[in-house]
Amino acid sequence: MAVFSRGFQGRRERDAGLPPGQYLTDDFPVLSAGPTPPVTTEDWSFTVTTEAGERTSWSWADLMALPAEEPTVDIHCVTRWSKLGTTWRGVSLDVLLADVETAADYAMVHSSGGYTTNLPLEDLLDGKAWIAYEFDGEPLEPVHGGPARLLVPHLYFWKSAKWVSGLELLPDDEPGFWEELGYHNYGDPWREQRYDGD
Ligand SMILES: Nc1nc2c(c(=O)[nH]1)N[C@H]1C(S)=C(S)[C@@H](COP(=O)(O)O)O[C@H]1N2
Ligand SMILES: [Mo]
Repeated sequence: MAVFSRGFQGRRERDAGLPPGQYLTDDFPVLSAGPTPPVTTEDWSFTVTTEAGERTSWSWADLMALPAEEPTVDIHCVTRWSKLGTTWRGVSLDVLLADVETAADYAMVHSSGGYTTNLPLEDLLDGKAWIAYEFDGEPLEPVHGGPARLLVPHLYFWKSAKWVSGLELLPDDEPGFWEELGYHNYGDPWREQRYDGD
């Protein structure tokens, strides 16, 4: 019998390339704190607001006109499932934020329906995050955040806001929806930062 305790990574997890305490799934579970908001590509928009109140918005057509990438990444949910080698298509946040002038260190991500999640701005840059609109070669399904969601695979999946609608750039950190309810502020799966205090 294998005994897994905190701080020790089980051999099966390590062999599978999984962060501690995670198991592999081939399904794609749906985790939403509320109903799926009825967002269409016609009414989709994404707005970045800087700490100075400057706003930049992209329509769906604007998003489609930007260079896309096809990242293949592992995703890790705090409820312990992980999926390896998931394939997406989307626009890098580096592209969207290239011309945005800011000195802010933090970002609050906003979604249609009211969900929020916070993270350091640097975790959205340097090829680490995308606005994703295809999964596995198909348009992103509404339950998984379609038409478009944030994808930040190096953090627990609650940071990957579905139905993403905007980014607020902030000089000071503020907790988002789950962070306010006791989830870890940062959420690194490799350091098993599930809950406040981990
Ligand atoms: N807008 C929004 N984004 C969200 C959530 C949510 O409830 N609302 N749940 C988060 C959580 S806790 C997880 S694990 C993932 C789940 O994404 P999935 O349903 O595509 O698996 O979305 C994250 N993004
Ligand atoms: Mo989650």
